[in-house]
Amino acid sequence: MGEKFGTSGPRALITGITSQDGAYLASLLLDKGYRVTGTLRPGGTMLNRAWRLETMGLAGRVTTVTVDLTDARAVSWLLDDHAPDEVYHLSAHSSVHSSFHIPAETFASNAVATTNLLEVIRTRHPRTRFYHASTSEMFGEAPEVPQTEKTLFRPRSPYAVAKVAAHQMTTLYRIAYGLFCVNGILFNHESPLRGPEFVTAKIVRGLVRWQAGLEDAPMALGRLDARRDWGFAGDYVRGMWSMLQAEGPDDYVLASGRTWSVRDFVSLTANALDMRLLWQGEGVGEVAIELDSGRTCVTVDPALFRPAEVGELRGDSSRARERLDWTPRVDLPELVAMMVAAEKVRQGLA
Ligand code: G4F
Repeated sequence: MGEKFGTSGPRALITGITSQDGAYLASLLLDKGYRVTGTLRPGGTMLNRAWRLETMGLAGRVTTVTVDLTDARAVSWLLDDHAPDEVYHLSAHSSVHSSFHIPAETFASNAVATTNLLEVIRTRHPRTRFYHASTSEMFGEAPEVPQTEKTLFRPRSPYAVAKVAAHQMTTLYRIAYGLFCVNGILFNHESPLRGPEFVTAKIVRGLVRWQAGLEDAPMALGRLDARRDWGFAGDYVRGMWSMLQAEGPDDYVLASGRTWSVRDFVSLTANALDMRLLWQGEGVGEVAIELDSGRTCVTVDPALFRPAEVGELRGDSSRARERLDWTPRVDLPELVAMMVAAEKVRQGLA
């Protein structure tokens, strides 16, 4: 990587290209004839960063640049060098849980980096269209269910506070300077490329390994009652692209409109594996027992609870459905089956 590919077609810059969404979006844009450049943050090894691009067959088809987006001058050079028609700003500190441990770093990654990009677009590249990866997590302890583009934000984590700042900044640049800046308020979206720090990938990996006899200890989880609106990342990146092709800029919720609890996600994964589970007990004493072996395979560990939890998130994506003709194609049971199949391959079991 490091060289530019293709000499025609629109130019897209994806910050955070090695993330789950970065890899799916790069694939979509390449299929549409874009020339794609992606940023990587400094530090880390290529081995643990490039695996998603490799899994998607994209290594060598995109240009990558290492850049610290919290450095305003570096951001200016980046946009001058690559002159993108469209910027998809996906790079962020994305783990809600760990944002409680590194709040200042989270704020810099999520809010300051976004402001740097907007400011360079305003001063030097005002025709560039800008997508900001906002999130349902901003709703926090939401005053209404389902949540829309008009629902008030009550953030409940340093991650969400930083995302609210970046979201509002993006809106401000649209209003104050007339720039084409949009916020995609995406509800949880998963895939076989999801990292194991998130609950869906952790559950799938844990139960696949458990069934194969690769784990002795039960899997410990945090809040089993938390409810999320889970969709497939491949569907959600289509929505990102559509937002930048619209006639005018606006903010859009992308969501399935249905919620499931973390406990439900465990049960769906067990179903996909033909494992029969029995839930027993309550609160921190709740467990899931594998009926065939009689062994406990899931427990609750309060150390995994967050200082402030978001109970239920459910999105209403009517605006995106009506104006962008966006609909999710993959439902949660299908997504779980996809994640289980990929995990079996990863574990050398299929
Ligand atoms: O998978 P999670 O860590 O995702 P979370 O916090 O909802 O955030 C994800 O989705 C957001 C919305 O799109 C993004 F903005 C964000 O960047 C990220 O992609 O946790 C989901 C739920 C939480 O309620 C959590 O408390 O699962 C609960 N949970 C229960 N046990 C757990 C665990 N979460 C994790 N990560 N690990 C557990 O063991």
